[in-house]
This record gives sequence, C-alpha cells and structure tokens, in this order.
Amino acid sequence: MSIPPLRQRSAWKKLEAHFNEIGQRHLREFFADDPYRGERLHVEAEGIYFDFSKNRITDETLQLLLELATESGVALRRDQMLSGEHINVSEDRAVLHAALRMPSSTRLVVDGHDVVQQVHTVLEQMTIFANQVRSGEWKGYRGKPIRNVVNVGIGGSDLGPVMAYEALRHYSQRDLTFRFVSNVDASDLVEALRDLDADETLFIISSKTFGTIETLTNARSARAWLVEQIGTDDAVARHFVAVSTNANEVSAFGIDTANMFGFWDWVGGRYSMDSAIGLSTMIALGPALFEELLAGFHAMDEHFRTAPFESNLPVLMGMIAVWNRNFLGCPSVGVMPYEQYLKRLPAYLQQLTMESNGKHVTIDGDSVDYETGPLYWGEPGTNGQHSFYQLLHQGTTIVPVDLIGFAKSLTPLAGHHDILSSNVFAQAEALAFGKTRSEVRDEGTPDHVVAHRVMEGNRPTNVLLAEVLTPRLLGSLIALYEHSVFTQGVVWAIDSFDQWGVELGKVLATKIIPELDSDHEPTLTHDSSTNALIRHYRKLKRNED
Ligand code: G6Q
Repeated sequence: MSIPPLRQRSAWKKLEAHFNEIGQRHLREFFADDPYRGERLHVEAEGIYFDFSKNRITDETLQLLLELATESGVALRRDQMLSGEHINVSEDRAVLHAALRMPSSTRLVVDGHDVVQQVHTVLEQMTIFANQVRSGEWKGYRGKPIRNVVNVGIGGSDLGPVMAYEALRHYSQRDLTFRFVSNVDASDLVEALRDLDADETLFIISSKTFGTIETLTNARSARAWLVEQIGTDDAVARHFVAVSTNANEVSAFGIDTANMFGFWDWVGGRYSMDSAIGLSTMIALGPALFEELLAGFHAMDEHFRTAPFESNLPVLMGMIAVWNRNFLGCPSVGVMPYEQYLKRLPAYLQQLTMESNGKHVTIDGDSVDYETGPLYWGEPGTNGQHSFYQLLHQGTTIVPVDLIGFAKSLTPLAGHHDILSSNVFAQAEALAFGKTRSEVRDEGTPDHVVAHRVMEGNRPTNVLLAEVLTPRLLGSLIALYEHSVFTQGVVWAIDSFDQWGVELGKVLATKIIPELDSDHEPTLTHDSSTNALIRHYRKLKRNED
C-alpha cells in the first residue's frame, strides 16, 4: 500500500478546508450548540476516562481526523509493529516494547526467536533477584543485607526507573532506599552516596549499549567508592549488577555476566521501563506488583490493537494532538498531573514524545513540509498554577494541556484531595471558557482594569481521570502515551524509534574532552567561538588572571 505524502492525502485536504470553516470558532459556541457535548466526547479504557470535549473540534473534525489516521496507515503500521516487522527503518530494527508485557502463555516469533519466552526468562531471573534483595537474602560482601539500591543510567535507562519509583513509591518496600544517578556531574553521584553505607548498597548499572560515557564514568566512580569503603575489589561481585544488551562490555567493565539482566535491540531506551531496565522498580514494588504494572501496559496494548478508531483512546489522543499541532499550530504541549507521586511523569513524557517525534525527515528521507513533534513540558498541579499557568490563560501562545486527575488520594488527609481535584476541573473550565469583558465588568471591575482581567478562553485541554494511582493504572497510562506518540509519528510519516540527534551528542563531546585536559596545550580547530570558550575555560581552571 502506498501512502501519499501528508499534504496530498485526501483527509488532510479536507481537514484544511474544514479548519478554514471552524478554526476560529469558540469552545463556548461548541458547548452552547450541544448540551450533551461534554458527555458525548469522551472515551474510557482501562480505568482512564478521557474527556476530549474541550478541544476545538466538532464531530466532523473527529471524523476527518480518524479518516486521516486510516489513510495514513495507522492500523497497518500498528500491526507491523506488534508483529515484529522492522518499522524502525533507519536502524533496521523491530519495535517490540509491547512484547515486554505479553503474558507468558502467548508466543511471538520474530527473526526466528520467541520473544515472549525470552522476556519471561529474564522476568524470572529478575524475580529471583528482586526477592533475594527484598528479603535480605542477598548479602553484601561483608554479610550485611542490601538496604540501598542505586540505579546508575541516563536517558531511557534512568527516566523510566526514576519516574516509576516516584509514581509507585506508595507501594514500595519502605525499608529500602532508592537513588537514581544519571548526570555525569559528580555532584549527582556524590550527593546520592554521601549518607549510604557501602556494605548495604547495591548498584544497578543500567545501560542498553554499556557504552554511554556518563553512565560508565559514574559506574567507575561508584565502584571506586565501594572498593575504597570495603577495602577490596572482590566486593564488586556482591554490590554491582548490570542491565544491558551488551554482555561483552558488561564483562569488560568487571561485572560477572551471571549478574547481568538482559534485554534486546528491539527495545528502545525510552520504551524500556518495563524491560530489565525496570529492575529497580521490581525491587521496590516486588514481583507481584511489577506484574500488575505489566498487565496494565498489556491491557492498553490490547485496547490499542483491537478497539475501533472512534473508541480507541491512543488513536483519539494522537489524532487530537495532530489537529492541535498542524491545524491550530500549537508549538508546545503541557502535561500537568494532579498527583504528587507523578512528579517525574512530565520529564518522562518529555523524552518519550520529543525523542520519538522530534524529526524533520520522513521515513523515506524526504524533508517534511509540515510541523512534527511539539515541545513537551509540565509540572505537577497545583504548583504550576502559581507560576506559569498565567501564560496558559492569558499569553499569546496557545498551549494544549493534558490534566491528569484521580478521584482518590493514596495519602488521604482531611480536606486535601477535593481541593486538589477541584483545580483539575476549574482549570479545564477556565481555559476553555475564559471570562468575557461583560463578565469581568459585572464583577464590579473598574474600567481601566477590565481588559487586563479578560480571559479569552478557547484553550484546548484533555482531562484524564482515573480512580486511584496503582501499578496497573500507571502501566496503562504510559502505554496510552506510547501509542498516542506512535499514532502521531505514523501520520507524520517519521521514524519515531530512532534518535540520531541523541547519538550526535554522544560523540560530539568526546573530541573536546582531551582539549580540556590541563596537562597538554591543544591545537584548537573549532570555530572561533568554541576555541575562545575552551581557552577561557582552561584559563579559569588554572585560575590565572
Ligand atoms: C532513548 C535514547 C537515550 C538512551 C540513553 C542511554 O531512547 O536512546 O535516552 O536511553 O542515551 O543509553 P544507554 O542505555 O545505551 O546507556
């Protein structure tokens, strides 16, 4: 099936004409025209109630967006992904994070291997180890049980574990301490270790490639710290494990591959929190709750795979995002969880969305002539309301926002939760409907202040509402975003699963590292700005006048 370039697809052309008709209409009108709009424009799947009625769309918009999804080959591409075809074309790889959460009773043969069986073999290995650590059976070199777990990784090997730990901390084993070290800035490691007893500390070195300079530098320093504290290299075997796809490098680093938890090249870094990269999560939660997390992911995968587009939550979410990006022209999207435990979710989603869809060429290598992934950012509510929400309400840029709320708190204290939740609803309402000039006047506002207090509204939001944050719900929520990102990437015809911009960063600095070394005077061959900066840095390092 050959799919025309985006601008030539018939649904795209219809959407352009349609936008000319309704693009300037106000959410106030949409709601006034249809008293049932708020009830109608929602879907519910896997415990997530998704209200998309406060988007600047009509029934026709929706129908055309779904037509565009169909014409763009979302279903075909989805099925290719789920069956293990190499849809990551620029790296010639399968994209099989969905296989990480398939039940052990299923089979999926890809490139000659049953990947489900491979996944469950590693899960069993993780389960044994996690239970040993949790029960105190796994002892440090001098016989003390492990009480501190330090995950050392960066990017996809850090953001998922830290987000999941924070999100599910309520369910974690509280006599274990978890720390996450990612930045090569030594402060990150030094601060993480300063109050830890080496005898009780386990390092999980998480790196898909085991070639990432930040992680290996931190891992070497962590090992030096441990050896210094305990007094012998022999201690490393009881205090270091690795999560990687690269057994050779793990072994070269000095970690016994018996203490390595593997995964595969078909798991992208930002899609790996439910692979062995989630080892710290499993230790924190225990294998049973980790299984719940996987079940939540899988349930959303199944919904994505089987639900018709008009009730398919990830497809709807993804297509509304396309509308906001390409037709409303919104350059940025905010995600605001009204659940403190989800405080690292915005950072996690920032990588998921921007690394996946921040691309300017199509899978065929042609330059796109339309916008792709927006900037993505966010903070937990209600904190954001006391800072940047000002711009959301009255700025000159329209920022669509996902507001995520829960009906029940995990930590109920009288009076708190309804105050928190009222803000979810109030913000979505205010962003949509604003406050008109006459409403402001009727409040008795002096004439010269009226203009300042008007909120034009018409700012789109999605509200995602669930009962309570559980491991299962978190899995479904993350899978929802994964598949929404996928849907957008298919429409934009980009490879959502490579990351050449990130790879560039990995090599750029390596040329400069030796040039900063005080012992040698380098011959600098960069541009004049870079040369001057390096010279000034060297001078400051020497602390000369
Ligand atoms: C994720 C990216 C990137 C990667 C890190 C760490 O999709 O590829 O964030 O996860 O660069 O890579 P390693 O796990 O190989 O150390």
